[in-house]
Amino acid sequence: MRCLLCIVLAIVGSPALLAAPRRPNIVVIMADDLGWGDLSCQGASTYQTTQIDRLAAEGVRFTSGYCTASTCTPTRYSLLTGVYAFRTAGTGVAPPAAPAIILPGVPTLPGLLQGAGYRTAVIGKWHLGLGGPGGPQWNEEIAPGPIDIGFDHCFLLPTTNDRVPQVYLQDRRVLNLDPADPIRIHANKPSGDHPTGLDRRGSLKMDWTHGHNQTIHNGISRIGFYTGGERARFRDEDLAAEWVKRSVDWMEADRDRPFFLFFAAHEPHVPRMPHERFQGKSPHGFRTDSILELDWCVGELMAALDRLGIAEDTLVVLCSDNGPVMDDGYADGALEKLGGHRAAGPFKGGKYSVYEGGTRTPFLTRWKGTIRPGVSTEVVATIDLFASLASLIGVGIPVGAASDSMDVLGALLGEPGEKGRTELVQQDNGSSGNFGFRTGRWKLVRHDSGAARNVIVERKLATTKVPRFQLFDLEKDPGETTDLLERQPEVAEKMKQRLAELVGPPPERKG
Ligand code: NG6
Ligand code: CA
Repeated sequence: MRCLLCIVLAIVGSPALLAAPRRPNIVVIMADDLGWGDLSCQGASTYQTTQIDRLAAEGVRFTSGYCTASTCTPTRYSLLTGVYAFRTAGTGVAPPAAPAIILPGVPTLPGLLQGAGYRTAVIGKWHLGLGGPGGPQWNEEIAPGPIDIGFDHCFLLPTTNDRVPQVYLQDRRVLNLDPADPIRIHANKPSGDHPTGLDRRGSLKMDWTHGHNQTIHNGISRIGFYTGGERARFRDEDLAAEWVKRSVDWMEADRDRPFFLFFAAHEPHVPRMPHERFQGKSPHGFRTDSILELDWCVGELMAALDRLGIAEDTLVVLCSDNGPVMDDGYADGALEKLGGHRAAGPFKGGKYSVYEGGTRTPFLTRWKGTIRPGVSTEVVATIDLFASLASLIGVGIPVGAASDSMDVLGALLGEPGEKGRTELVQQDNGSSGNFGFRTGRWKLVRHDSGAARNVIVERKLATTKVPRFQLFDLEKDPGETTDLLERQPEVAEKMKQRLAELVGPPPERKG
């Protein structure tokens, strides 16, 4: 008996067993266009992201946490597949009627977790296309979609809040759709008197600045034309509370199995139209009011974990899908009221850019009782959740799947001495030929077109001429101000070659 006890104690105390897989719930909160410097725990000083800061204080705050693209669709594609988006055509920002981009049969993170016995759901913004080659058939069963690639349940804003239609997708159907009033997406203006942001500009509750001047819904004109589906339409102001309510109900519904919740917040993407109770609550207009709304969502989700008694059984990851932008097409005062706020923190560039601000974004992990709180400088990326979570729960990745995802679990859990990525490719959107490439302290920037977008986040969106290659020392120069290409030719050459191996060689320059 005594011997048996010794054996049991020996096993319990052995590192191998301590490292044995555990199956916590997993909540991935992905914000939309949230910048590194938008959190008060990362330098924002004119308003407080109290709930997110608390999450950071209770877990690990990564100063070199990244998403892999500086637009939404490619980052989300990589999060779910573990594959860099530049490898697959058609993964740039999805238009309103885009068909499903991740097709059934492609190994996905939710699919992996589902296969391991997890309940899986995505709630919030999707923007990865829906339906077959013709795009979503809004008035019918919509497939393929999230349900066909590993999610048991979805409750979604189908594209983005600035793209039509403004309806919820629940599993395979538009919620509350009246068959007598079907949704019709039109390629062009459907009738002479159809209200658009161009001809009814004076009636809008928020004006547009570029694009976004087609069908008006809820006093805001959008990208794309549609009619019908009146009963199914949402009010932008109500989205956040709906995501929270649906998420909490879903988490609570089944307590027997672990769950994976992908909470895909829509803030602070345009049109920024937070609930009335957040409007005017921050000093920089609706953009930062929306960030306060996001912060509230995080607080509500964390409160639900506490109430359900599962905070110690739940790994929470907070990240963003790309860096910040001020005027992304609506006159919401983001630039005019910006003051000294630096949404990208100390970094250059933002959304649409391969400078650090485009992809170096908020990244936090929390697992109460397991993760020792702290700050980490290790490089981790949203694409790594696939391999790292597989490693956490002890399941193998199918051969050939998630080929760009790295197991950085130790780093994500903040374990001392555990390393993050050794190299990371940053892309902007689609096949622009613009890349960032970080290896340790070095950052190579390659712009095949010689032009970069949103280099100065604190100005109106602009395209700036830039050299084809640049090299920066991120340790000494996190703001990418001093090009060392000439002074460090060997580092530059090595990195150019390695980047070419990963993304393909730069095309011959025209002209
Ligand atoms: C751009 C939109 C921008 C935003 C972006 C996608 C215009 C002029 N601009 O084309 O407002 O919707 O696409 O953002 O239409 S993302 O975060 O979903 O990638
Ligand atoms: Ca985004």
